[in-house]
Amino acid sequence: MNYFEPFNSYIDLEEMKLNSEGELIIRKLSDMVDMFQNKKAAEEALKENPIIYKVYNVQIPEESGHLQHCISIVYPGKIGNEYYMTKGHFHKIKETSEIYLTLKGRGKLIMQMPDQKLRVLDMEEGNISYIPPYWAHRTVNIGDEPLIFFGVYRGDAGHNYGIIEEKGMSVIIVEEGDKAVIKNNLAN
Ligand code: S6P
Ligand code: ZN
Repeated sequence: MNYFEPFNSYIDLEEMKLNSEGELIIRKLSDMVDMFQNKKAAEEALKENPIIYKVYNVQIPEESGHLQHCISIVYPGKIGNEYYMTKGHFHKIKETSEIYLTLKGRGKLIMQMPDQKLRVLDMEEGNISYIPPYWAHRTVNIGDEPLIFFGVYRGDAGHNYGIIEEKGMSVIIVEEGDKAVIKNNLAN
């Protein structure tokens, strides 16, 4: 039997850094510019090309017995009136679930089934959000500080971005009169 050594990672919430050897993904606006609705605002913001979010992945084998885990940081900001968000994905193995624990900030977790059924949960410090099998998921930062959350999911789950990259999700979250409002995505 192949033993894998137990180990700790450490999240420094002030520095917003995960102390682990794993891959750091940095998504800038240019990596997802077509996902925002206001094309003019997106084009304008591209001149600065801000970082929208980062994901610190702990290095774990992509095998079913393991648990992938990571820290995501979605920065505060908007493109037009649409808040910064993650790209969103299904898992490649569709029947795998995931748990998010919100550590800092305020957000919304949009989830959608292949038949378009939709749910939106609040993400606030201490919330443990359960993403059941089959639901696509995207996080949106609706606050004015970074939204930081821990995610854990089956080792071999993988990511499938395809449909959401093409069509988006059926709602978007925008700021209207200082409030985060859920709107139908007319482009979907
Ligand atoms: C992985 C988990 C998160 C996201 C991360 C970025 O299954 O759901 O770690 O990967 O929040 O989102 P996305 O949609 O760009 O992968
Ligand atoms: Zn996921």
